Amino acid sequence: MFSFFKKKPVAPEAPEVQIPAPAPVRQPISSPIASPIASPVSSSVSSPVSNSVSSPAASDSYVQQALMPIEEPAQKQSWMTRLKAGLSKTSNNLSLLFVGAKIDDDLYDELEGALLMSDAGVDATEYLLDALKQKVKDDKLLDAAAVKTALKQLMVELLTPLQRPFELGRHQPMVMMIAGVNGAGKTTTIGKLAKHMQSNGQSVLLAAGDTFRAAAREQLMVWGQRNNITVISQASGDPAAVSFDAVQSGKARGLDVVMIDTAGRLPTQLHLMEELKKVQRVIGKGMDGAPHETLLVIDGNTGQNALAQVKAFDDALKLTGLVITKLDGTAKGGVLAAIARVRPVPVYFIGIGEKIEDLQPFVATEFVDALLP
Ligand SMILES: Nc1nc2c(ncn2[C@@H]2O[C@H](COP(=O)(O)OP(=O)(O)O)[C@@H](O)[C@H]2O)c(=O)[nH]1
Ligand SMILES: [Mg+2]
Repeated sequence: MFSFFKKKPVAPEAPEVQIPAPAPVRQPISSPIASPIASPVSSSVSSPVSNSVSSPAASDSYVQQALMPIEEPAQKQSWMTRLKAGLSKTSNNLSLLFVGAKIDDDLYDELEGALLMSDAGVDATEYLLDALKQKVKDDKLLDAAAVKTALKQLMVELLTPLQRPFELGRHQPMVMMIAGVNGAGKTTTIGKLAKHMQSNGQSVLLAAGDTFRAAAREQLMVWGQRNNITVISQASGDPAAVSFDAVQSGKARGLDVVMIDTAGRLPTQLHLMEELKKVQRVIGKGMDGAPHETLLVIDGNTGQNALAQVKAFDDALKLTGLVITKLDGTAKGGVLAAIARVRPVPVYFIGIGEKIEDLQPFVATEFVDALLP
C-alpha cells in the first residue's frame, strides 16, 4: 500500500482506503450470500468455511483472515484500472503501433507522431526516440515487444524525477498557496486534499482567496460547512488580506495546514500575475518562510500550453509542485514528459475525476504502466 502523504502522523490507515468495515462483511457470512463472497477470495481456504459454520467465533476469525489480503490489491487495482481507462485515449495511440510491428524507420516515424500527438513536445519526443534507438542497438533488441519495454523504461527514467511524496508536518501550520488558470481544478483539488489531510489527522483551514467572484467564495464556504472545515473569507475582496488573515488564524489556532485558494488567471494577464506575487509576499509577512508550498494546478487536457503555464507561474512564484487534473479522457497525457524535460517541477498529485479518491500521488511507474499497458 503506498501512502498518500509522507510522514503521516496517523499510520498506517490511508485515507483512500474505502474497504467495507469488518462488521458488514461478517454479517453476510451467516446469510445466503455467504459463499459468493467467500469463495472468490481463495479457493484453497474457501472449503473450511462451508464446513466450519459451527462456531460464530471461528467463522469471524476466518473471514478476517481470508478477506484481508484482497483489500490492498483490490484498492490498488481500482486506481490503476481507472488510471488506465482515463489515459486510454493517450495510450491507444502509443500502444497500438507496437502490435505486430517490425523494428524499422516506419516504427520510429509512427512513434514520433504518436508522442507528438500526446503532447510530449518536440524536445521530449526527440530525446526519447534517440535514447530508444541507442538502446535498441546496444541491447540488440529484435522484436517490437522488447522495444516497447525499452520505451517504458526510458519513460520511467524520464518521469521519476517528477515524483515526490508530499510531506506533512514540516511546519505548523504548513501554508500552501494554490494557483492556476480558470477552471483548472484549483478549488476542487483543495477540497480533495483537505479531506485526504483530515483523514491523516491534520487540522485544516482554508482561505477563500478567489475574491474575484462572489460565487467562488460561496462555493468554498458551503463546501467547508458541509465538511466541517473552517473557511476564512472576506467580503472586501482583497486576496492578500484574506490570505494574511488565514495564516494568522492558522497560527493562532495551532492548526496543521492552511490552504489558500486563488482566483484563476492567465500567465499573459501580467497585472494579475503581479497580484499573485503580492499575495505570496504578504503570506510571507504572516509567517516566516511561508508559503511552504506554492502549487500550480493544471488541466491535463491543456496539452503544450500547460508547459507555458508551468514556465510562467514558476518564473513568477517559484513553484514547489504541480497538480495535474482531468487526466481522465485526455489524449494529451504525454505532457508530463514535456514538463520533465523542459521545466521539471515535481508533480505531487494527479487527478482522474471528480471524486476524492480520484486524486492520488503521482507515481512514475504507475503512470507509464497506464500509458503503455
Ligand atoms: N473530469 C475531471 N473533472 C475535474 C477534475 N478536477 C476538477 N474537475 C472539474 O473541473 C471543474 C472546475 O474545477 P474548479 O475546482 O472549480 O476549478 P478552478 O476554477 O481552478 O477552481 C469542476 O467541474 C470540477 O469538478 C478531474 O480530475 N477530472
Ligand atoms: Mg476556483
